[in-house]
Amino acid sequence: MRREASVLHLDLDAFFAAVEQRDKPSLRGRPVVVGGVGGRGVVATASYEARVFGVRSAMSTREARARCPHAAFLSGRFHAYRTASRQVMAVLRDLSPLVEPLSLDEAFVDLAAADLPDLGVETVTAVARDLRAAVQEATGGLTATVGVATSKFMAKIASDLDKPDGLTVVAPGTEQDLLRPMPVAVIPGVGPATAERLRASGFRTVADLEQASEAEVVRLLGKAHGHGLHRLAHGLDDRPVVAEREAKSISVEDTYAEDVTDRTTMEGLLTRQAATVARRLAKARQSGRTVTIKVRLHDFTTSSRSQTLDAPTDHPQVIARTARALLGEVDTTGGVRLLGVGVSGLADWIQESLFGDEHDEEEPLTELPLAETSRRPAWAPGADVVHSEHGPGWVWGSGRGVVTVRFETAETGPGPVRSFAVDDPALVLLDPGRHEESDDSPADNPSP
Ligand code: DCP
Ligand code: MG
Repeated sequence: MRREASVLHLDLDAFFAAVEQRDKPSLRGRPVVVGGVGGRGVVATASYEARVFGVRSAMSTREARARCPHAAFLSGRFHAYRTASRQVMAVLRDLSPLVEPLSLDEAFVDLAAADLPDLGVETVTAVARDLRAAVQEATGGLTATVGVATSKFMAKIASDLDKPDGLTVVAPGTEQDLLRPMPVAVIPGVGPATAERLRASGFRTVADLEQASEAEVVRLLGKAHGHGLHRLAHGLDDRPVVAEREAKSISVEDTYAEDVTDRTTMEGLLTRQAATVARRLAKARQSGRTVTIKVRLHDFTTSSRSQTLDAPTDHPQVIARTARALLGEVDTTGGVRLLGVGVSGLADWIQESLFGDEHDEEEPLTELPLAETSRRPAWAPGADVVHSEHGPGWVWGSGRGVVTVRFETAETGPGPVRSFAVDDPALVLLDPGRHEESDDSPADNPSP
């Protein structure tokens, strides 16, 4: 815990939905739900207008439709979210060199490393206000909520207090007043199971925990967990803001036009991605020890699996084999909409032993039934299109051989709606997110 409120936490408001409203003027001020739009889809996020009806992240889309039938249900445009995220992180890095992104829409900023005259409450409040304006400016109108406090823990709690479009600065010395009445679940690491166990022992609020002895909490939750929790209940948190080092990993991911359901095809796709990653590792003269795969299921849930090897590698077959084995740990029944392969734990050197004869006896890369996976994508609701005559717009809906498009962009006012035959050659689906390469590989789905 610092003497001054110099840890800032920023979190964009209704991030995916806000990007959609920015780019689709007719949806501004209206309920918007982004997520899996299919039968078994899950809500990734909802605009605040939709939250009024009780729509929440991780709720089934079916339930969301029941609660808010008049909302726009969109399937998501990750390339747009990623671009907005980069713009935000750039603004934060302009303020301080010490920026720690936690997910696409969330980061800590160390104001002590910024060039500020002082770190008094008045100064940091003004800085945070300007920062929020700068984020809005850089992103074309996205709003963020900001918390500033003496620790990461408090800053994160503070950034949740005045959502959306708000700012809370916790003056040094007032942390416990704020924390005490809050439920134990505000403490990081207290998930539903731990909260339930604590509740069963009579700990409901942070104040309850604060009054317990450390021994008591440790007895209840085990040493590692209990100790950390007890400290946090007293507002004690010395975790530093750690700037993201460049190129922690090299990864590739692809979103597929249609869910891939065939296991062999999935393995083939991973193998091809592994080859791309290996090529990029070699080009950067790097190798890495940890192979990670990312899988987004048909219903939008995303998971990753990793394996750390004995030695760093940049070998396509080693990466591919590991990736395919990792896929075995994921239940892909129902199909996947995104696959990714990454290598992290990068080292600037390549182990000599990896250049043995092994290289000469590579199995040929699996030939893929490409037609299967790169077929013209379905007209996902919300997807960007361009019509040779009417210009840019987005897919409003489709079915029975007809696709309906609303012609508007962030720069226009609400635009008109027109329908076309799905095979109308004048209408082209844009999907710049189909093949993403990234060096920093921020997670699409932030861990809670
Ligand atoms: N997200 C997701 N699946 C989840 C939770 C979130 O795909 N279960 C995505 C969609 C969100 C983005 O991550 O827009 C950021 O997550 P947040 O928890 O910050 O939620 P929002 O930014 O949408 O809303 P808030 O205003 O509450 O921050
Ligand atoms: Mg957010």
